[in-house]
Amino acid sequence: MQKLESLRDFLSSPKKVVITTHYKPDADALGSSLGLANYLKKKGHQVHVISPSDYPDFLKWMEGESEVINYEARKKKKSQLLITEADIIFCLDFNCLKRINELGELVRNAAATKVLIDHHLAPEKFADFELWSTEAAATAELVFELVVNLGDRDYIDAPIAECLYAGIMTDTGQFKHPNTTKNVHLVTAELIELGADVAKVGRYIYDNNSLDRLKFTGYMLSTKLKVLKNLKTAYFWISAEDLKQFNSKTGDTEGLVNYALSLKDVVFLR
Ligand SMILES: [Mn+2]
Repeated sequence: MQKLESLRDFLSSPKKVVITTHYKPDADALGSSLGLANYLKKKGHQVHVISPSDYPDFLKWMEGESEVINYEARKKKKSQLLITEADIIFCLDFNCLKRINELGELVRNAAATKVLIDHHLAPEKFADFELWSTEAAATAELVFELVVNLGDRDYIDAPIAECLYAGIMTDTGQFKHPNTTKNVHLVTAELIELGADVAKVGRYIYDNNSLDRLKFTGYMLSTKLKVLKNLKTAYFWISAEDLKQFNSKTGDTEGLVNYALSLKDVVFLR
């Protein structure tokens, strides 16, 4: 299955759908997965999103998030069953099956049709249908284009638009990274037209610190940030003890790298 038309035909009757994404999903991984899930549910499919692990609290506002299955959290049997019985499995925002750990082999061995939607370099060849572009800033951008190309732009409501917007906003570093193309802005404009409340999404993701997380950030900046000036490099070294001291949760370290990158003369490598 390589053509969009075949995918459209395949999805023209109700299917059992599994959507999965990379370990420790970020806003693009979870946002693109839930954006796609909510759209496919509206189309009448039975949809389950399986995450290989937990994810940050600041993503827990997304529509459908409460139904996401965390594979690590005692949901292995259920996930195995869903993957074995699925008609189609969407793999979002990762380029090789190793990135989803144990789930990778389950997906590889599943009888389902597999669809890869991703923007990372050099994807592994395991999918029947690939929607892959390194020019896309975010997987959410590709999901938006997929839905539009399937002729279903009207299915994108405000909650779906907000899931997708979250992925684009974060994967472009709030529209600052060099991957912020004209297309990114065009897609974003469409998402706003479709109802995305950008101020709300920005607040949920960036203005959502726990006091522990703020203190942890302050501690890291004041005592753990190291700068190697002549190498134009900065780094943090975080110990398990640091994490424990500040009750760190998944996602608490995520913004740290931006502080290092904001240093004059530090080079952005990705
Ligand atoms: Mn991404």
